[in-house]
Amino acid sequence: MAVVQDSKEVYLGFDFSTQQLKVVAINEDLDVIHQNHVHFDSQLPDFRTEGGVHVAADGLRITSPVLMWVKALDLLLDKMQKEGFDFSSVRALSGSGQQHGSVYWRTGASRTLEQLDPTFSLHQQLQDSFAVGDSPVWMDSSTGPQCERLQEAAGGAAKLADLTGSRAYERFTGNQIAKMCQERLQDFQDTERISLVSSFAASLFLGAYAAIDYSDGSGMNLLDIRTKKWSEVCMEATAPHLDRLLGTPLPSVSVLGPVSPYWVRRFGFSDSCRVVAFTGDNPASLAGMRLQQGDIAVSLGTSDTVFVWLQHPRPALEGHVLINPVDWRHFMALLCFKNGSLTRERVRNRCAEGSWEVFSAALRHTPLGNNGYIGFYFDVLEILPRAVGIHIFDADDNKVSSVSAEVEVRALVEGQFLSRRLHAERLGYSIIPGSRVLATGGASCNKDILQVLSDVFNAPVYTIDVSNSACLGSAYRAKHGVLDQSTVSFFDILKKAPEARLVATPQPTAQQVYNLMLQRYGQLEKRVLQEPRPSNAAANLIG
Ligand code: ADP
Ligand code: XUL
Repeated sequence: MAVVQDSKEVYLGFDFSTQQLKVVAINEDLDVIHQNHVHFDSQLPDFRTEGGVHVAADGLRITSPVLMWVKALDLLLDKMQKEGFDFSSVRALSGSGQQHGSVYWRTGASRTLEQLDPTFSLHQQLQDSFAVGDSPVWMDSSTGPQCERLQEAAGGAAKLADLTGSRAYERFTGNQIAKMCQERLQDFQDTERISLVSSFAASLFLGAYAAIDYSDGSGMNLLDIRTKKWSEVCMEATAPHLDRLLGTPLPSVSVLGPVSPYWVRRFGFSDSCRVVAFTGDNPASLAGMRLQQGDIAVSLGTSDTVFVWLQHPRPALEGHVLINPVDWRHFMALLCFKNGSLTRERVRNRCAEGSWEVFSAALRHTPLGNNGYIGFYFDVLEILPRAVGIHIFDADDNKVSSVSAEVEVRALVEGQFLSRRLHAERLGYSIIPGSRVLATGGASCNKDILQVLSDVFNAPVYTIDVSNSACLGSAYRAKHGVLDQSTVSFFDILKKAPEARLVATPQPTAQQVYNLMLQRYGQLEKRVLQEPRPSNAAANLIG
């Protein structure tokens, strides 16, 4: 992207995601002035990753080479410089990383970070700085035994969820660390600091170990989400001396310090450019989507993701409660549903001649509430609820084996959105006057689907035009981070950001129809959960 940079005040937001490293630059008016990226598989082929990761023969252990991330940063900054990006105008930077991954810095690495020589790349200088070269990432699901042990130590899954915001998940960092300590003791003993992917990336800019922020720290099964301190019970059950290895967590809005002299001398950053704490990609997206209290963000992508701003969390056995990235006194819920667009596509192909227009027409031709029909469509083992298969019920709650094509289309879409609402409410979300639904992802271009979303949530639906919400959110957070936060809220600085676009408002009967239907859906979900699952689905129980 060509650089149009006449601004004296620029903010950078990076995202170290699974498949690529991305950056967005904004000016003081929050206009995007530059975007760039490095794709790991194609631009760093020496690391031989597929989709940015290495999958072990067992299919469970999934890692990424930490030096690939370092080299990607070298490459990205070189690209920006070649394209004429003026680093001297960057007032602050922040970023995000895929959640849960862990980086193991070798003893002595802090000295290397402090003394980086601007005539060499980071990659050349950090070759020997990692005790573990392959970082476990969020896709890893090899820590079942560690999860069980942690839950036992915490007094059960519900107690662990109440303490840390989530029951034990295989990808969560604490369980990954426990496994590392058990299986690679020598490397573990040679580790002087453990970072998340986000705090590792911040450390590169800071030239020193960056604190783990509260929000990304909530994805570890280690942080007490209420006291904002490491939980002693969880730390002890995970590994010895862990508090020393993890450092003290800080609010996600914290300014960690200026960029290190390396960046000033090598790329011409100003020595007053600040590094604002990096966080997880989902929390950063919440900031990028400008979600406010009462709003719910629904991303209709390959899988569907829901974020909610929470004031009073009710951690449950399903879903995750994280400390809020823009206001650490509040929380956010993160819910992930596997059966999203791919299931909608399958039903479109079967019932709507493979056409989104025909699919949309079916939604328009069928009434709100679908004459009592309710559908559960779990082509693959769903995360929320942990059920699989297709289950359709009539108005008398009798299971039926088939319905007309049009009824099926509505049963699918209503069922999906009832489920999104039910599970968000279980974690403490409630619709309040002024609540908005912010829709994003591939299916958010379909107005008829969004009309059902609006009706089921009884709230207006808005769409926002952000392809890089995690980067954008980090650039916004960088700007907010350097202002006086006692007088300026995150939302004060967003006043100049482009408005979200209203695309659907609830129909008059929506509230009455869907309040009742939500109760029925919850009861029928219990029945669906009691149905026997195919045995190969059972392997997926944790994670
Ligand atoms: P990803 O999770 O890979 O980022 P996207 O957010 O790009 O995915 O969403 C891709 C999905 O969007 C496709 O799988 C497709 O089913 C869905 N999609 C695209 N156009 C429409 C449409 N008009 N109506 C409903 N769904 C759509
Ligand atoms: C969230 C999760 C993923 C990663 C990768 O819990 O595991 O969304 O953050 O993007």
